[in-house]
Amino acid sequence: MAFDKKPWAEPYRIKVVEPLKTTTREHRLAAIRNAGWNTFLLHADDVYIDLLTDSGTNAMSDGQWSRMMVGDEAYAGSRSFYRLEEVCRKYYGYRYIMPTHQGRGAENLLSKCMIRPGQYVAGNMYFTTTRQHQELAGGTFVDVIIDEANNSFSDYPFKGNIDLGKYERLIHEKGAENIAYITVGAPVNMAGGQPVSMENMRAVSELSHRHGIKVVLDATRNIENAYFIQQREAGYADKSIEEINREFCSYSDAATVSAKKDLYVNIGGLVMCNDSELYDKLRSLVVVYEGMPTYGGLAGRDMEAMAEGLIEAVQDDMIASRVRQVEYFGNLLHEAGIPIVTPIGGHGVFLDAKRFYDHLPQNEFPAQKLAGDLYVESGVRGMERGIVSAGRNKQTGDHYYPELELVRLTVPRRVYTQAHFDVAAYYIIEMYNNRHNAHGLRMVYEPEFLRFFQARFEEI
Ligand code: PM9
Repeated sequence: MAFDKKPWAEPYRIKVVEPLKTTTREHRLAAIRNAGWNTFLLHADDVYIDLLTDSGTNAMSDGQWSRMMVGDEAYAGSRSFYRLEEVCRKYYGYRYIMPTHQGRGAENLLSKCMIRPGQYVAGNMYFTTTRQHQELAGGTFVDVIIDEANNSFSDYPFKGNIDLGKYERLIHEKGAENIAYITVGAPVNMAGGQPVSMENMRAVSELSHRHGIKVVLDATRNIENAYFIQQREAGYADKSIEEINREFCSYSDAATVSAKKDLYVNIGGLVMCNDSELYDKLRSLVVVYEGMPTYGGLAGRDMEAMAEGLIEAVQDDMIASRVRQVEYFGNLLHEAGIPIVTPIGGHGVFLDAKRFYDHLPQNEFPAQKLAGDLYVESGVRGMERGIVSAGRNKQTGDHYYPELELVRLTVPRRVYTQAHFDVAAYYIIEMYNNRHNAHGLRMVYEPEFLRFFQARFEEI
């Protein structure tokens, strides 16, 4: 076999394996009906290849497992906290580091400390839990992402960028004092894992600080963002991921992190900042919701695994293999003509349900149905990222109708092989050829908060 370019391989080998279970189509149809056509409500034992999320589904290394044995479980002043603090300071660069039980714990604290009721929060496309905490703290989220982000087939290399014109108009319209902060997610999960360029981050920082507005980074998948900068942005090809990540963070004042992604752990989060006043507020509030500032809802062993995971995550070969596996899967689909979000993102491949099920109107939940149908046909589990995830407008009570109606097929880190993605792609291509047989869904149960996790549907 001849290669047209040099192949790549994972910088690790497998030491422990977990058997997968296969089921029949009949079993899966009964299971998804039982789950109200919501893939979050399936029993994981009924799933064959689980691409629901890359959150907390990572395979830890032998180094991480061995660090867990030396975790210090002291209630206060744990040695494991000081190690985590040291590693986070080194790789993210913030002065104050506080663990939380997961990303939304950090978002809760930060939103409560930084938002006065009635203020606006700007950002590059919403993220579900982030916007929920901003709203619960009395804020109103305003999306200032560039228009290319809403076009699933635009090939713009940094579709996560902030539109500086939109942001500046917001500042003039509402007044800088009425903007609590700007939150920059990098890459942007809901847009398909699309990155933010260093140039844009620098400009956002300069514009915000000129108006006295703080910049908060959602650094949950920042290492993936750094990889895209290294690959795509002029001047960064010879810089290490470690250097790029630190420079990116240096343009922000604070950050929240769900450690369940980049940091190769199964649980954990972080809130970090440079300002002692903000840190004092966070430190005072953390004991109400998470625990002492030196454990924030985590065990000492979890903090050890996070610290070790971060050291591994910033290695250039580790992040390259992570993103290239996603790219491999995406290319199988793209080359077969399946409508996916391009460029292929950092953490998953996103099917464009508006184009896949182009006969279904958005209020019949095409992405929700596509995720369910994919499960029935193949045992592969993905998740809806469209009208259900977007929720309702607080003022009008109507659904938000997002431009992007997607099914996310998320790639857990170090868990599946290329062969699993060949199988998943095979079924998706088969389904695409029979796509016009699909019917839509009606929602029969809607929870008040973050409805996509627990809403239930029936077939029309
Ligand atoms: N992300 C994901 O699957 C898990 C929950 S939503 C299905 O993508 C960002 C960019 C995230 C994120 C979680 C959180 C919250 C914040 N920011 O889940 O609370 O992608 O650790 O983090 C999920 P936690």
